[in-house]
Amino acid sequence: MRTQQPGTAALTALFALASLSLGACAPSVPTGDAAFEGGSPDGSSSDAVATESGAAVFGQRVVEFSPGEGAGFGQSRMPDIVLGRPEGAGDMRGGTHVVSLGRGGRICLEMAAPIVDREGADFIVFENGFIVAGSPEVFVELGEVSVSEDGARFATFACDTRAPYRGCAGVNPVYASSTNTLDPTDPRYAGGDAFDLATVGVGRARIVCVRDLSTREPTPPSSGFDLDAIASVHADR
Ligand SMILES: [Ca+2]
Ligand SMILES: [Ca+2]
Repeated sequence: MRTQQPGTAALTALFALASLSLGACAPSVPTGDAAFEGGSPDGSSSDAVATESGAAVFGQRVVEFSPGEGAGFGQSRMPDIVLGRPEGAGDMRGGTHVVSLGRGGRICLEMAAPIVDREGADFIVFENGFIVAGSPEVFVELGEVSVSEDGARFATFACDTRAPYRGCAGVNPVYASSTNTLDPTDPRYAGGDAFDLATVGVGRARIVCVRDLSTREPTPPSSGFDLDAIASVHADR
């Protein structure tokens, strides 16, 4: 929750500044039709992104944060850093709009509206994996994902820690950000790792948790899985 409440005049000034800076910056998007088909035509901001039903689609509250060894990065910007939309940095570098979980750390977000199981993937977890220069490999920091409707009973997606890391978060680079028009709720364009509630036999989930599964020696303060954001593909009111 934000603690500062700027007055109307200040908000107007801020909005004007934001509009100016947006107008002055060339959007950085991958080339090709795919980059635009899924985008929001008006380039709307994070808080405006919603499903057809009007439901908000991002995390709205951190309900648990248990950092592990070597955490620290991003903690001064908690909880806002993991709420709202992803700020992906693309294939070649890891985004810094993240909080590091540290080795064995865990975080749970309450979504703004329940995720519901419909056809295909239902939500996306965004980390900050990137392609290692000079190699086809992505620098992965794996996370195990679990979901719950009531915060008491959880269903966990089985994460295979061997490539290609099926069922894990922290595998794919993130493309959607506020600097482009890629739809952060469309798994075809957003990047990140998409999950289908049907995989774990769940019809509806309000809470999504990620637990770090990294095995490297800690590299403080950015050890382990780095959470950027979580977005619903299918959200209910
Ligand atoms: Ca589904
Ligand atoms: Ca990472």
